[in-house]
Amino acid sequence: MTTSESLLLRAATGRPASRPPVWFMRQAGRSLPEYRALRVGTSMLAACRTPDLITEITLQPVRRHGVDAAIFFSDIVVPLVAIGVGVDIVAGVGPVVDKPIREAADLDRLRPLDAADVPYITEAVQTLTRELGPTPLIGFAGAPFTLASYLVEGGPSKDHALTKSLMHSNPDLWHALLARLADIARQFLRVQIDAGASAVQLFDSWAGTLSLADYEEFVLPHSRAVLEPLAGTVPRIHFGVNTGELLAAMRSAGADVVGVDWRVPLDEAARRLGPGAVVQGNLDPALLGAGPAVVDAAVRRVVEQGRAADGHIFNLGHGVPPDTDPDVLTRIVDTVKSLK
Ligand code: 1CP
Repeated sequence: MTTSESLLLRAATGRPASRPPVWFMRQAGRSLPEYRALRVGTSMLAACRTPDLITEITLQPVRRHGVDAAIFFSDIVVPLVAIGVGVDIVAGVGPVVDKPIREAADLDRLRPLDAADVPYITEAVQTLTRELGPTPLIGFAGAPFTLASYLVEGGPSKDHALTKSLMHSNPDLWHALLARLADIARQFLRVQIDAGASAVQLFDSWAGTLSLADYEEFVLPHSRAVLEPLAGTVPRIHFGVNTGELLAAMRSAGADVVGVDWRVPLDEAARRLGPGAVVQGNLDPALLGAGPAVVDAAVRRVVEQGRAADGHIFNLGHGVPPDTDPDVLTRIVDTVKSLK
């Protein structure tokens, strides 16, 4: 089998597949004891700059669970760090920014990203595509809005109030900021595609905090500037949490596959997306601890509802929680593989 004939690429391009391919957002990471062992004594950002570690951590869930795709081990802030933005990943918190972006002069810190800024990404993607054989490697980037939310707030936020207030009080600065971030995100995806990634996912994790009107005015043009120029390269997956009202708009940014969280059933998501839609999702990660009977029934329901779309990639509705028993994930993979 070749990568282009893999279940992931067949489903992503709307071709018939014998069953939905399955992988998990955040499959590489803290739920795996072998990951925690490898990370001892190495900071998250240092790990993201070390090709041998990136390669090994990316492969761990493929070996353990037999998932149908690998997701490149990195973080959405890696390209920002690579161009010199002061941001650290603090354990138990997430990305924390030294000097948040609040005025026009701050934009000078966001210069364009060049492949030469991230040689470890190119090297790790090249090694991985060799090691993975026909199993596709999914590259990824943070979408302009989600990146901006960290840069403006200074770290993780529940209500994104500073971000929304900048967007509305200084739209010129907002659009200039998102244009720069779109450029960086597109370049980061290009580096991964050029090195051999088979698909890419643009994470707009926090876009669901916005109304559709705000999304269309302040975010969509910039996400489109990331995805549209990549048309014809590899399939583009676009995902966010709580985006039930935004699904069709997110597709129109140039997505071949739309990620759906657990709030909207996949048959309803397919209806909202319209003809030709390919969906990814959407098992509620909170169910992973509810026991095998609950999980099995939920997996079957998701697969059944996914049949309403032209293609379905099985996933969770968001990332694997850190306290997940990895055997539950392996069992889900086995269940999906048993469903023809
Ligand atoms: O298997 C994989 O998916 C691992 C690769 C990966 C990806 C795709 C990591 C490793 N991060 C991401 C993307 C990412 N990073 C997103 C989008 C996906 C999502 O919504 O889950 C976001 C929002 C971030 C930002 C981030 N980085 C957070 C969230 C903070 C918040 O606002 O709530 C956190 C906790 C991090 C750190 C991080 N990234 C990745 C790992 C394994 C970790 C934990 C670091 C550690 O081990 O200390």
